Amino acid sequence: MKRIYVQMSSFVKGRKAAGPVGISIILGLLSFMPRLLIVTFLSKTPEPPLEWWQTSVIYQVYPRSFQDSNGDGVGDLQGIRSRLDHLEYINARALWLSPMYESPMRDFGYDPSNITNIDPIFGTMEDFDELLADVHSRGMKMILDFIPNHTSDLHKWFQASKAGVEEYKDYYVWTDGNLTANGTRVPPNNWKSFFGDSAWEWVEERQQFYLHQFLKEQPDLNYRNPKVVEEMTNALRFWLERGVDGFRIDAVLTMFESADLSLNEPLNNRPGAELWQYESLEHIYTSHQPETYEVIAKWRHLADEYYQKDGNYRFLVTEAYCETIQQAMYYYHTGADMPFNFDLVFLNRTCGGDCVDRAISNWMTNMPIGKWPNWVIGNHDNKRIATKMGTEFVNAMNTLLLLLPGTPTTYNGEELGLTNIEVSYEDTQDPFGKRFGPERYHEVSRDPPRSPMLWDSTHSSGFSNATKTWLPVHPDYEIFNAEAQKKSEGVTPLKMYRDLSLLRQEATFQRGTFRPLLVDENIYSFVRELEGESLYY
Ligand SMILES: *[C@@H]1O[C@H](CO)[C@@H](O)[C@H](O)[C@H]1NC(C)=O
Ligand SMILES: *[C@@H]1O[C@H](CO)[C@@H](O)[C@H](O)[C@H]1NC(C)=O
Ligand SMILES: *[C@@H]1O[C@H](CO)[C@@H](O)[C@H](O)[C@H]1NC(C)=O
Ligand SMILES: *[C@@H]1O[C@H](CO)[C@@H](O)[C@H](O)[C@H]1NC(C)=O
Ligand SMILES: *[C@@H]1O[C@H](CO)[C@@H](O)[C@H](O)[C@H]1NC(C)=O
Ligand SMILES: CC(=O)N[C@H]1CO[C@H](CO)[C@@H](O)[C@@H]1O
Repeated sequence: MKRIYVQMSSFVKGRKAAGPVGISIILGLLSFMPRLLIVTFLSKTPEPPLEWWQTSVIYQVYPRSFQDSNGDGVGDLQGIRSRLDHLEYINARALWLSPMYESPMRDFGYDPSNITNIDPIFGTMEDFDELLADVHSRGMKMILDFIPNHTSDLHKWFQASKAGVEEYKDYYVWTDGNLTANGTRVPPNNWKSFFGDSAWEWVEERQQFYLHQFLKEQPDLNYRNPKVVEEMTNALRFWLERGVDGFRIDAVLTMFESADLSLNEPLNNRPGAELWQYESLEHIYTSHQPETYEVIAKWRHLADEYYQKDGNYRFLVTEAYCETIQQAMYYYHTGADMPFNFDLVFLNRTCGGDCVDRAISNWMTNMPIGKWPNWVIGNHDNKRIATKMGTEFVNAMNTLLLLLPGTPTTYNGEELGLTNIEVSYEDTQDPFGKRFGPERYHEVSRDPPRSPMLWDSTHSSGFSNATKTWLPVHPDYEIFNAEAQKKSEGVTPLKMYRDLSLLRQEATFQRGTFRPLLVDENIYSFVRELEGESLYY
């Protein structure tokens, strides 16, 4: 295992002295065997104000696992409302709420059946309004997960489409498929779903196949139908009217497919990818199609309409796990304020200073001029940092996240340095994990990073009063939890995170230029610099 050694030199000079925050950061790093060298030049130069989404940490709350208020073992909106102090404590001014829409929960809300309604498991529309009002009364912002890639098969549009109701007939992607010599029908092409096997599902009732890039219970919407675009735009308007401050647009890569359904995707001969798996194909016809641009541009237009009305900027961020950096950068031009940058998500234990540098430079050098960078180190689809990198790297990774230029996004629990939990096959909830069976589920299941938040040392770590929670609570919760980390005399990931998050309010960290400094196999260091009289460490 390579190490990113932290080397820390400190120096305070110039007009502005480092406050207590700066000092506690230094101590924090030293006591953890510093692995990052941070050199800052602070200054007082006034600059035009940045927008809220540029100055705030975006904090992702996975509603099922944040806080349960009604004792059913699943988190809910009133639960989140009761925990807003935590967001204030870590100075996260923007809450990104993962799906709370009505859903049969086959993919835990990423399979909405009605995106303008709240699922009863999370509460009611009143609960939502109360949560939003509380968020706003604290001067914080709230953004919603928006899921354009598909709906649930129980959605009334799909039900109507399946039944051939004229108005809804083309809301989804339907085809007759190919006729074989013996008179049966087969899918028109070799496209695969993310979960493996054909992306086409036969429906007796309509005598046609429909496309599903995810589960068969998640039929893909047909964005070539202007009515669909209008419906989705109206759904965004519905939430904007309720007062939300922006959206994280899920899975934009798969919004469109080639209009020509006879095109087979080429094999990519990836080692280890079996033919039934999504990974075995080069997704040139089902991913990253140019038409996506127009739809996102339309949503930008809508967001700006609200911005002009009340002066409150409406933020759009897209989610796309791109094959190439050029693809990723494309989404900066679609009207989104930024596409999520997953380069740091894919770092692992073998990654030393050079490798960290490559990941960071990849974004910084390819980003279009005038655009705003951003960093993500974890989310509900990926392993926890502490599991991926080792617990000793939690502070270093959070330091990168919070002090690099641009907007940081933190998935709930990463501020505590939480590790993945072990989930048995019997307890496995994630459909992706189940799909792989008892032998291989652990390779892909997304349950381990989705376990409940650890608040304190009481029953279920204060998450729920239920005897059984939807996923197991981390076994170490009695000693490892937010309250304990807050009260500890020493440096804890949570206190460190808070200090960094406050330090990030310095103009230098918000607006300063960035350049890597000493970089080798063992060290990654960088400079943030702002014009003016400087002080440096
Ligand atoms: C979604 O739910 C709302 C509130 O129950 C209802 O008015 C609306 O018709 C539903 N929309 C769809 C598409 O089912
Ligand atoms: C018809 O042909 C297809 C392939 O051409 C084959 O997969 C299928 O099993 C055949 N069905 C019958 C009933 O023979
Ligand atoms: C279906 O037919 C089209 C043209 O008729 C062909 O290009 C395509 O490869 C066929 N698909 C499959 C899966 O055989
Ligand atoms: C770790 O990261 C390196 C460099 O990006 C990559 O080549 C390697 O496949 C990764 N290893 C694992 C186990 O993910
Ligand atoms: C659990 O029950 C106790 C006692 O009734 C109550 O004070 C507490 O708020 C409940 N906590 C949750 C998370 O429901
Ligand atoms: C990129 C991606 O996978 N996006 C989402 C699309 O929908 C699926 C299935 O609901 C989600 O799991 C993904 O996060």
